[in-house]
Amino acid sequence: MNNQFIELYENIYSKIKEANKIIIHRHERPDPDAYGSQGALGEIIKYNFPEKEVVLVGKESPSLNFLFNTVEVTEEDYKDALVIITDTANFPRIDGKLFTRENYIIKIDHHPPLDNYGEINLVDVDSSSCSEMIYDFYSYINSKYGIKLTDKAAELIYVGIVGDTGRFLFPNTTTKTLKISAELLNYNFNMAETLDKLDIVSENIMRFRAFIFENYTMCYDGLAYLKVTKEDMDKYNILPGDVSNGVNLLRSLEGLCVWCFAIDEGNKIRVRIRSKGPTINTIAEKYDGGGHKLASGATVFSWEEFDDLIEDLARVVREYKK
Ligand SMILES: [Mn+2]
Repeated sequence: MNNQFIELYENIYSKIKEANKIIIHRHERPDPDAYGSQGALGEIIKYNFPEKEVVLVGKESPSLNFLFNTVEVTEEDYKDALVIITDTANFPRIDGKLFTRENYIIKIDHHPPLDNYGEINLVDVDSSSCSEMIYDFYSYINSKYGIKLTDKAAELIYVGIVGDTGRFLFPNTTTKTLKISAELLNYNFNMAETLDKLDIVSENIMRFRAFIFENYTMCYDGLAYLKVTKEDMDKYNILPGDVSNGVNLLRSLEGLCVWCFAIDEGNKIRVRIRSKGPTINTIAEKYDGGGHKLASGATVFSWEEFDDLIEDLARVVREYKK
């Protein structure tokens, strides 16, 4: 648990207790942490309050739907529902927005808070993952109200933490992250099998990985980028989200400090930026984006504007290396 949030934990818990129906959302193009935090919270509520209706919504990702399935909802389903949104920094990124102003909204997230769209906003930027935050919340309501964690919820939290920490390799991995993860392994799930499934990629994506390694450009000492056009994605039969998922593959390149993937989506170019030290979310914010200090997203509208972004990143790298 995280003592600074006790009041928020209390407020969230009492809202959950009050509600008969709870609809849980995550962000678009869900990653393991989006699945993990949403699913684990749903599991905890379902198990401890079997009389409540818990609904998990959001477009499924073929590579992650082995974890659980979501359901289709209509506007009517939101009548008198409590809405909880996990792992989503800002309103536009919420997957599925059929709720209205009548709905009470709770935000639980670990990204820098661009947009506190909830009535309650539980935001912990020091947490490795939103899944870790769900564990913190559980841990509090466990000690205070005897709420239990199921094996499935433990597995989902573990998956979310593994996803957002890059298997405990990224600097967001803290002693608390590892303690919680160790605790989760006491539950009954097949960790090795689940992690294997998380790692499976289709053959076209495997071949696209070769494209990444062949085509990135080292444009400045410590700064690299990859441009991916619509034609490239057609050739490999992959989606922009598949490209984004590959961004960490460059991480182990010698001398690399900051890198990004620019993905041409037709009307805009989405840029996924990663850093091993320099703060890059300030640059992302300049280009219609944002995110974490070391992992951000931006949007540009031409390759000329992308060159400007690269110039800004090069400056940040230069300053960092001084
Ligand atoms: Mn996350």
